Amino acid sequence: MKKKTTVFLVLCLFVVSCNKENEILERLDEYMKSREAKGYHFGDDLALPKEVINYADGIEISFGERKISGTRIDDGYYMLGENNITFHIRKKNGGMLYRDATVNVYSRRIPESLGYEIVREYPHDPESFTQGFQIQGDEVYESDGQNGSSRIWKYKLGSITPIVQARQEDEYFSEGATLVGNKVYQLTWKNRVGFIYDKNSLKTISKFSYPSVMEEGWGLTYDGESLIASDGSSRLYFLDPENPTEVKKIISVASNTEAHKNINELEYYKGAIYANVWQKPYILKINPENGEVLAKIDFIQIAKENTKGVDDVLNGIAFRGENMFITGKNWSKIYEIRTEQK
Ligand SMILES: [Ca+2]
Repeated sequence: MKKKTTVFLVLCLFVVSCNKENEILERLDEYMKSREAKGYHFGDDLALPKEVINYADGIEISFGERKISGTRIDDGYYMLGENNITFHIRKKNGGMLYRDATVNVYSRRIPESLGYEIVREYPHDPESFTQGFQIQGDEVYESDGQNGSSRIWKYKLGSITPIVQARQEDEYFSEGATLVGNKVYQLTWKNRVGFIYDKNSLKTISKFSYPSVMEEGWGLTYDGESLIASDGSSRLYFLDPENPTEVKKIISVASNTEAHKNINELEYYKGAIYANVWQKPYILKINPENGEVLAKIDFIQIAKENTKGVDDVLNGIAFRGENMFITGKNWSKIYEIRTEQK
């Protein structure tokens, strides 16, 4: 009888303890969710709920392999934008609790709003599902997506007749592309394979696989040293063109009010990264050092004239001289734009 009572009491204590653990973890989840949109700034404290602090004997936070104690948003560990972290909560009676959470860190800078004027319009192949777009001299290098009709092609600005083109096999869905010397690098969406072509013939030279941290292939540009790729998240990956499977640096794109997800087609120009955001009618100008949004150019009027559905969205940024060139998926026009410089 005595033994049964003891077992019963231990069981009760176990159930009470489990309930308390669940309560603490739910409180933590609820709090962290409530803070996701509001975000934090560097130097802030996570300001976790009292119940969680009082319950714990100590709290550590891990970022993959790295771990810190304390709840201050330290810029040595957190990056601007979206941070995926894990709480390690030490229980007072021994043992640990673990919980994943997202911490959004926002910039203190309010992005400038840049105006623009249209300098000239050129034709664009409405059959081309633009995923990569770059201009060199009079020639446009374009990556055209969709399974079954993907290609990389080159044409003269002002024409839509290919000078040369290379069709992809049906399994590949072409994504971002960029010029590096005499080569064109091109991503694919979910195949996790990139292609390297000869710039003149567009013949495949080699293929490469993505770094494991990249979820998919979206946009691609080159800053003179590194390839810069987007994967549909808010992150930008700096890759070595000699070994694109290796990540040199990761930044995450954030303004003063949001972490910008779905970063799509890219163009590096004069010390900044310009980026489309999937299904948004604007282009962001981003600081390549830390992902901070410096400025925003709103193309709502042009997008309205060219976007009829959900797929034919603004996607394509190139520069030639001082001017920006923009187009979209299945658009019939390329616009040469002069942006306001503040
Ligand atoms: Ca581009």
